[in-house]
Amino acid sequence: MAEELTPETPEETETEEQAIKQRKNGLYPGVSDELAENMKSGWADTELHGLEPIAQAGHTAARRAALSARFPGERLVIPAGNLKTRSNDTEYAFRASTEYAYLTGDQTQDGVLVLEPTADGHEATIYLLPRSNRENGEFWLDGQGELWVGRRHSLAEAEQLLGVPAKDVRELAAALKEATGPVRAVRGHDAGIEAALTDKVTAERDEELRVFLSEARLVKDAFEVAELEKACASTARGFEDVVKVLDKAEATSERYIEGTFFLRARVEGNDIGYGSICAAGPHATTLHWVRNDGDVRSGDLLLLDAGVETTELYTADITRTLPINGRYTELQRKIYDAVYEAQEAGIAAVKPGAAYRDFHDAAQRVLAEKLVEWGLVEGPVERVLELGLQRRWTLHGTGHMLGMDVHDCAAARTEMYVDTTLEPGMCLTVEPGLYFQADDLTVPEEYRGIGVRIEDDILVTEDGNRNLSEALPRRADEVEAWMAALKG
Ligand SMILES: [Mn+2]
Repeated sequence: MAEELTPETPEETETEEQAIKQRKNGLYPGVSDELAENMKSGWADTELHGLEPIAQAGHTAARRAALSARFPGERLVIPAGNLKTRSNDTEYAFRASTEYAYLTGDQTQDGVLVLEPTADGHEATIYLLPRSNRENGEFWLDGQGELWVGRRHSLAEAEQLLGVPAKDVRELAAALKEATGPVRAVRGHDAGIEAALTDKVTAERDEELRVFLSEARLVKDAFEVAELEKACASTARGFEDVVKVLDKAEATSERYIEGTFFLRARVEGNDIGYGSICAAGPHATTLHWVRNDGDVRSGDLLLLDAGVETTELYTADITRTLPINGRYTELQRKIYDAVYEAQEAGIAAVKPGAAYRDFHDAAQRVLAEKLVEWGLVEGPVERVLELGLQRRWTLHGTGHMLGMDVHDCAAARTEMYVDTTLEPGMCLTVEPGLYFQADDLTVPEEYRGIGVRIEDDILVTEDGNRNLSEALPRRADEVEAWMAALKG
């Protein structure tokens, strides 16, 4: 059994008066002693009592229990991460680490979850920055003071909400340095915590923790499925928003589409789950086109690949390829229908007990057949598939796991992911595509610059699958009817 983690009292290197003076001189040289004294008092007690636990508290407890069972007798450290500088004194929007949010339901910057080993498992503690002290000036003179960044939950409030004891995160690094016994940490989020642990952890052991947390998310619990449903519903509304303003995008650029979708993501969710791909015309052949600064032209296709991330950090990942003027041309439709047929074959292969690779193989086969049929590559189809010749135009895998990360469970071992069989509760994208680059001299000129992808979010169920993004039409004639109705 490992030693209990007891935070060390930080040494008193400065008196309270010195601390105030330091803040005054550093940030606000003009602060008089009278004002400093004045700011200490006259504030109401706003402590909240009797808070209800967050909706997923029961689920996070079960997730922590699974983690505890995997690493008995070891201290486990899972940081939320810190702010990252964008430039000078401005920071990127904060997004808590997936591991921390998954295990706590909390998203507070600088938070750290610690699982302390006990005789029969682990005891969880969440380390957070407490409310600002009003006596020593940090409330209004410190950049992270609540006057600047807003009210935080007190540690007592956080305990009620999260169902986990909360302590002051400023004591954690020193305590971790002092503590003995085996420890593992999730890396890449909090340099301060990593520095405190530097001579206690190894990259190999930490990786095992990361891999476990990735594999733990392969099968979604009920809360997670509901979040993915929400993400898909919001994303569908975001796509409708875009269709309604295509004329404004034509008058400006792809940015109008990006901004329109982003508005929906921010109003209904936390953010977009990944950079929106708003690819008009030949940009659709660039797989991760996120510059989104091109022209939007009637007669071209718009490939929109975007997802709303919910307030609890679950994202959708949906692609539709739409005719900007509402009608596919004959050739666009031929290519679109081929991708649709491939996607149908892929979705049909998603069911419990099927090999993960089946849906990819099913979709690739359809695409290879079409490419041979159109005379773009020499058959037979078996030869094309064996040599992978279709890949000049299909380019990418047909899907991936989806959850808190758009490419979810990415650290899972091959035998647990691509070499596994599907289970109820897994959620994955099925997203075949065909892409004819503008400079591809091996295809007839009229194909060049056309890119089509159709992507849906598919939940494996007990008896097959459920398309979580079915609110958005996929068949070409249904897409056209849907666009016509939205444009009025
Ligand atoms: Mn995807």
